[in-house]
Amino acid sequence: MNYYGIVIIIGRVNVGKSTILNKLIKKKLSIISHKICTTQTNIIGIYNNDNYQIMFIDTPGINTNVTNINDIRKQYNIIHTVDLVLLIVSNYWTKYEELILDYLKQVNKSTLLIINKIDLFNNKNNLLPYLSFLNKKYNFSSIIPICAKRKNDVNILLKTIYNYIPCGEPKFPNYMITNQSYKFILSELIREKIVKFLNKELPYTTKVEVIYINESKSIYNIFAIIYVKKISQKKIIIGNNGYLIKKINSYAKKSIEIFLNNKINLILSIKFKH
Ligand SMILES: Nc1nc2c(ncn2[C@@H]2O[C@H](COP(=O)(O)OP(=O)(O)O)[C@@H](O)[C@H]2O)c(=O)[nH]1
Ligand SMILES: [Mg+2]
Repeated sequence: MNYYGIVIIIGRVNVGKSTILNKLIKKKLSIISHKICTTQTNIIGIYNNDNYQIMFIDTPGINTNVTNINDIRKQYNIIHTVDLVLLIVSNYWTKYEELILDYLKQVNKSTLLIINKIDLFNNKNNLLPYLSFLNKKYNFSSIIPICAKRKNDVNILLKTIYNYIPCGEPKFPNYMITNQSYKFILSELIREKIVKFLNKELPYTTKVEVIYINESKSIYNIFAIIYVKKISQKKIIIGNNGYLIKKINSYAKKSIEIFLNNKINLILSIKFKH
């Protein structure tokens, strides 16, 4: 028997949605950061095993630019096509979760509430009152406390997700893990390092475009352009004597090599573009 389904991962920024997607798929598809707004578009990750194919959709987190239920509706317009919703929360509940919940009440889809980052509960006694608070909030299909960094917790989550996946034939070839092109994934891995090393002056609008991936030799050559909106941002990214851009390059290179399972040469160029 084969099973196929679509699962959407929603929640406030920084609760660990992208971390959970990456752990479920066992690949780094979605960029992760403790800084807000790092996932800019929906990212699709396709999970495969002998019987199951699950399309996971990682969404940009709900943050301060969301003020009402219509904003939420716009962000999650694909929710009607999914079989299951994963609402991720961290160790506390905010007005954003309240807004998302108001929306979920209208949509009426099977929803698992995932309490992530339970490792942050120093005192386990605090988890129980939080669980009972959440239990009263909505008729969740199930409430699952996890730490996304623990393999076992993610496996338990995956087993629970299986219960909501309907019978169906796989829609994608099993070597496909994402609908994003490799160029896009690599550009996200590079952008992740820019986000990582630039603090307050971080240009969230920075775009990265991978121009080519040359796989003809044993070491792949990859060329990417980082687009900045201001000349001053270019200077910041380069850093003193090129210190920062070298650091971005070396960390991005490592991540890309792990992702592609191959040695690479990475050439980064910074361009100014309005
Ligand atoms: N302590 C702890 N941190 C976590 C856990 N899961 C994710 N994080 C961290 O939380 C931050 C935000 O994660 P991310 O996946 O980018 O969140 P998103 O904005 O919801 O996609 C990152 O620094 C992660 O490393 C967890 O279970 N425990
Ligand atoms: Mg994210």
